[in-house]
Amino acid sequence: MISKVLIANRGEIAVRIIRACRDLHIQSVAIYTKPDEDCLHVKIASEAKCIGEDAIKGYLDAKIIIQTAKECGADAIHPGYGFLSENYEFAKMVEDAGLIFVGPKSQVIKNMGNKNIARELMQQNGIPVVPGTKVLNECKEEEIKEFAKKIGYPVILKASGGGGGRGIKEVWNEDELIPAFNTCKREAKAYFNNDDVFMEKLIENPRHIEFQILGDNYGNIIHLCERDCSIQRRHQKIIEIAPCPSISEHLRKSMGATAVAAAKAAGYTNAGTVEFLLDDYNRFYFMEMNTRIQVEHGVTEEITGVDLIVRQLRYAAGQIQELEQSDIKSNGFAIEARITAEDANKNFIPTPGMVTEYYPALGPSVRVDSHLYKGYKIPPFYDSLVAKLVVKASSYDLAVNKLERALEEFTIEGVKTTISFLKTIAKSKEFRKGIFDTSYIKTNLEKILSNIDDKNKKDKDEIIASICAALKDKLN
Ligand code: MV4
Repeated sequence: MISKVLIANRGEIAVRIIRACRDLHIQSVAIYTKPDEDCLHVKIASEAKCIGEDAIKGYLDAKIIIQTAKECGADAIHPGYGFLSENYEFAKMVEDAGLIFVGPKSQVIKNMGNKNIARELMQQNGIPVVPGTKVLNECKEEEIKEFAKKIGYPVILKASGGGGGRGIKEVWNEDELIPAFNTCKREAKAYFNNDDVFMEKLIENPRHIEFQILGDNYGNIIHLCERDCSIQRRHQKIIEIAPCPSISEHLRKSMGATAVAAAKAAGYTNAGTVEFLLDDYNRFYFMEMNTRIQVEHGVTEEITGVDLIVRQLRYAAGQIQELEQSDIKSNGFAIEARITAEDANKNFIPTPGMVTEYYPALGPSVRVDSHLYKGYKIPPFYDSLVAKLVVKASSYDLAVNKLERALEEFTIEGVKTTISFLKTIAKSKEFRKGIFDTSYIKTNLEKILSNIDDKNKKDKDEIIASICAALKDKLN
């Protein structure tokens, strides 16, 4: 087994990984940059090493991180999510240094990181992909137009190097096609240093359904059911649900088997996610494979009872997966709400600053993954996610009740957060019914914002109510 793990990350996910290490009696090494020295992961790890003055650079510096791991005698590096987690060069450097990278092999990260290679690999293995093309860069304009005509508008252009919503362009008619292609190529070159672009049929207002995959180093791969991540804004997920409240058991089985086949086709090991688009006719298509632990892994843990970080560490250390697909029983529903330090009324601008009160929701089947504490100063340099609230209940309806209750109870003062915004979604009838797709936030944003019952609005309502009461008295 691994005896010491360096966590190449910060904030809530670093805290989550350190907790798993503690549960397994594994030593943990936190790394941090100078402006991040008060972060909770630094305080709770077995040891902590400062890796530079700049707020971000250290977390992206493969050399320094690997050198630190060696100096501390760590035998593994857990990359968390974001930062270097899907950087195959980093994974390769870790492998070459004789350390264990907690994740899949670097070659798999590389393949899945190229969205066109991933797509072709899946297609060759009989996994359903959206009708589409190879990379178009060598094609004549007329050829590209022919492809689009054959697929049928609307189409979507995607950068091979993209993913997670970056480097995509919708095209609704032939006039837009070539200009969109050129823009997509230019942006792809600038963002990913790879201007390869391909085309797919645009699936309008799809649901985003993803399957959690878990495999050991010996080809034993299972899935741990799905998450519905359709509730997102500008490709940032806001609420995630496991299992998906809007699919049948029959569809779940079929998608699950496909997800496992996709992971096998990729030569996958460790934890990963197969993302599907699901259309209005319940047809599903492989979209991409994420080769990291995801922000929303907690909802899967709550319905399956499997600790994914513990499994990641064990399988990375070479343990055989003793779980079989039939051992995985999903129980009830779990919902995660991502609480961010942002002002929903000001276009979700980040609101860094001092947390003057912190009282997380508690009680049965309420889980909070967070690095916050009273007196912590949220720095302006990082992701604005500050807490993940995960609730669990026996039915979807009861899980929504619990989410409302827990959000009501959750108190963060000193900085504006999205708690009341999330509460408004939890109270909406679409959410209650479990019927929504990826267009939900865009379509309903105005309505949600106007329904936010924050403290100011409550105060105003109370003033109005007392004026009305006084007026009524006078008129009587
Ligand atoms: C699509 C699509 C519709 N049709 N591909 C967005 C992120 C990136 N992973 C791919 N994405 C999409 N690809 C086809 N052929 C719609 C999206 C999409 C989306 C997907 C999942 C969740 C939210 C989304 C929001 C906008 C677009």
